Amino acid sequence: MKAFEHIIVETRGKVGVITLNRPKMLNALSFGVFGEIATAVDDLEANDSIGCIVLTGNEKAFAAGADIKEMQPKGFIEMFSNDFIAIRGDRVATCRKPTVAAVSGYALGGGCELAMMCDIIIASDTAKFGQPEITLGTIPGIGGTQRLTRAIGKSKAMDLCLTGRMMDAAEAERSGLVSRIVPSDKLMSEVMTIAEKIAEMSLPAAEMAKRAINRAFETPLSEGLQVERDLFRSTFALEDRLEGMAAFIEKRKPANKNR
Ligand code: CO8
Repeated sequence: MKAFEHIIVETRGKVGVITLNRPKMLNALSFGVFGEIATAVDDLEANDSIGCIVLTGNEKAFAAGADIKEMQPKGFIEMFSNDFIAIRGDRVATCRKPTVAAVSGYALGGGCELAMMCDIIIASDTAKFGQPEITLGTIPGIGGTQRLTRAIGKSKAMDLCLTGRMMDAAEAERSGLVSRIVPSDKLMSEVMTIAEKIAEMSLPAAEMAKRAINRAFETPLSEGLQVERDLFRSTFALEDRLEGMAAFIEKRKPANKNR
């Protein structure tokens, strides 16, 4: 396992866990942090024994946004000519394997955007989400205006992005941003249970399900349904599909081979 400066990467059975580790700065996301997360995703995606990736922070903060101290002196040309955000900043969203964000405390700005790159967001009851960039004279730059709007609709996305206010876990769940809220002290155990369950599934089937759902955000319904049908039919080439159905009929657990 590589040594990282700002994150901790572990494998726990079939689950890869990336923990943001800049506690004094509430896990502010510098370019270096984004780069390390991208490298960790590269590694965990290439690791055949990993079936699900969890991204988390600490109790006080998932991440309080991009690193404002690093960004403050930068100018337009430096930000424009460097396409880091598109190439490495979005790496969590392009991961083929299922990803789960375990969010406790602040998930603001780039932190909220990073959580939204994951497939599932599980929030502790202390979680606070927001896009406060407007209060800094800027706007979300790594998915906040797009993924948030798709997740919670125009009015609430406008409300958050234009006022910069935070929403608590209950509002985030009500709005569809997070899938479940769990007590703060149980966040990681609950998330690991979910991630382990996903990692037990056939990985190619999980990747196909993920791909099909993500197409819903990119295509008209008829195209999305076609993609789904094609991927569904593709599962009939999987040994895991044959085994999964046989196991059901024989009333036993399937032994997935990820093939
Ligand atoms: N960047 C840099 N440092 C930060 C950040 C941040 N985003 N957030 C907190 N810190 C630092 C503070 O400066 C402070 O450091 P120090 O002790 O040296 O003064 C330390 O973390 C603790 O923070 P606070 O004392 O402020 O803690 P509080 O509990 O009083 O407040 C808050 C917590 C409310 C979360 C507060 O820290 C805050 O408002 N933080 C900034 C939130 C914010 O505006 N986030 C959006 C940033 S912009 C963005 O994310 C754009 C993304 C676009 C993509 C970029 C790609 C690279």
